[in-house]
Amino acid sequence: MHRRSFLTSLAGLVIAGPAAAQMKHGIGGMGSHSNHNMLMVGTNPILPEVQLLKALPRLSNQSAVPGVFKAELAAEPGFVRFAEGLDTPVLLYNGTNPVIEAREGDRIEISFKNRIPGEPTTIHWHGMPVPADQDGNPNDPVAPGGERIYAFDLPEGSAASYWFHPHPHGLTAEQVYRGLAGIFIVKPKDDPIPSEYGDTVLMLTDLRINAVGTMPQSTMPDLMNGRVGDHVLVNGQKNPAMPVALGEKRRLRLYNATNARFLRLKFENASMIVVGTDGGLIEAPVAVDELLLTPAERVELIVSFDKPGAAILTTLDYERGWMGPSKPNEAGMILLTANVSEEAVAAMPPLPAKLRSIEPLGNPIVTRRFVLRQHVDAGYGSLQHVHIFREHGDEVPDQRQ
Ligand SMILES: [Cu+2]
Repeated sequence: MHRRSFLTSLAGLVIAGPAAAQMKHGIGGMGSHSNHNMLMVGTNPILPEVQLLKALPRLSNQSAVPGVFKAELAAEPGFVRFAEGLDTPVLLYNGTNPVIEAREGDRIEISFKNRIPGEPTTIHWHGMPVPADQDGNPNDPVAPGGERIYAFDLPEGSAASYWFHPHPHGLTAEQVYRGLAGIFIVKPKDDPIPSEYGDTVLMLTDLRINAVGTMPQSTMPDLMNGRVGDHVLVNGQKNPAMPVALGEKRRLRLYNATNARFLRLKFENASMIVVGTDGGLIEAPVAVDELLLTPAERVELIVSFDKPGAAILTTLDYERGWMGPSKPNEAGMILLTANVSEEAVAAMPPLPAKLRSIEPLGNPIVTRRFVLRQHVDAGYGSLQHVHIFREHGDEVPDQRQ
């Protein structure tokens, strides 16, 4: 099935069609497009599917000192071949989306170079307990051609699935959708998850490329809603294949590294148990039928493959609120195909009933009341401005004391 681009009559914007080939039930997202006059302007490239899942490359530690992780990272332009015969210009860290793996208590020192021509950038360590002056904030840019060292310590109890991405003022979304992102795993001193389950990173990104393989400019709906692509990729691949043995349990770390897509996920023919979130492992495993992973969010799953054949990670519809045309169809995209063997694996160790102890926060001592209001200035022909502001906040002693 071919994916197509459409030129809408509205504001002359090129709006890409749904990711038809990735859809389980054929083209399902046409409804929102059919309100507009459409004109076919080209054939979008086909991305290969069900190729063997690749692991993202690890950034190697250049320090020989125990407890110190030292490496170099450069943000730079590059090319990736997403579709046959087309090299897409992208931005990458060291030519890829690297994985940094360190341990609680480690000292981290990253020498960073900005090799993006004409653009400032930073590295923001998303979710990590990092001092503000090491966290690549928008007020702390690294100029094109510039360099700096990011250094911080990973405290006890900080083990979790984090990631990193640029955070320069006004350019964050674009540098992220052009490809700049990496994974940062902090391992605990003692990991309660059996090592037999492995530890697989699945980084979900959202790609829009046109017929010549380049990423089109953002449209008005992108600016209003956040940019959503045509293809949701796993480790840069569309619907890759992951071979697993019957009865196998796998530890999967899912990262929503898309720019703006809400992912409501379900595993068909496999069962999911949540063991961790943005804050690391939870106290006890929780079995779920589905889960919502919002942009930048992470989840750690134990997935049991107890039926032979294909077990697919797929998306369900989600209404997150959409302004204007070209609402994406969220349901029925196949993100990953696990091919479960007929032959059973030797019995795997069970998942512990308790994963860690989390101190209760205690009873609140103050209640603050925030009233949030949303106000839209409807401009004529210009971008609408949405203001969300805090009307007032009172501090009152908690009545439950
Ligand atoms: Cu972030």
